[in-house]
Amino acid sequence: MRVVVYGDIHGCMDEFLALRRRIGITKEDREYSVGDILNKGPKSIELLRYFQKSSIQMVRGNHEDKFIRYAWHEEQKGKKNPMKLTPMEQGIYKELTSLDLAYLRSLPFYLTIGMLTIVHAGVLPSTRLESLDKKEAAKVMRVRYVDGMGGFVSLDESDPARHFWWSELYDGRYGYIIYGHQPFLNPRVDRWSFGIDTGAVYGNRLSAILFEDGDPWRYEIVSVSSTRYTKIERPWILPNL
Ligand SMILES: [Mn+2]
Repeated sequence: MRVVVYGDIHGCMDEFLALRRRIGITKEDREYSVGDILNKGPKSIELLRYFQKSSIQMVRGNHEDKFIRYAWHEEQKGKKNPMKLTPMEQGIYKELTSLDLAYLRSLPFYLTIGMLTIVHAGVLPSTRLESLDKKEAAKVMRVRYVDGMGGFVSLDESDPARHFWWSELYDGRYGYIIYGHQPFLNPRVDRWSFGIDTGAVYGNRLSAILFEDGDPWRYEIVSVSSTRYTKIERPWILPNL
């Protein structure tokens, strides 16, 4: 048995299927995703339906969460929705059935498989995964850098010269964490964590990490190259050398 965890797919269905073929997925394997299967790329709805029909388990990413929050506001009668969607997001939202939304709402903020824990972005020193409130869950889906006190730093304020990548302050209390959210040019492997978003939608690669029998010390990272589907430019954060 292998535990297989996919990085952020963001609508890259073709790359996702190619990666499954390259891994040679069999019925013995257990498949997971770090979330953010939707948005930015071309085939969000196809991926969402594929996941619902499959036995792949996934945590909620900030992009899944955005549609959940948007739908909640839409359901508040007589109030204007304060959230704005991009044209692509509006297209996705229109396609969502009540079953799709129920599926998105059912997604957990973390998954534990023995010594492995999957979250979308990361954990802070103050994070208690067993008792997340709305505010803390939002951080688990979004954290990149933390300040010297371990506090959440927003993306706009992030400064690698002054702040810590969250995993530098992570003490292993939830075992080995597998996360996505921040695209890296190459997967980032730290003492207690694996960052496996390699920016598929930005034309780099789609990656998965494989653990033989769920053993954190017997892992392999498998990737396929991808097409660039978005014009958004972003600076790559390079792993520590
Ligand atoms: Mn994300």
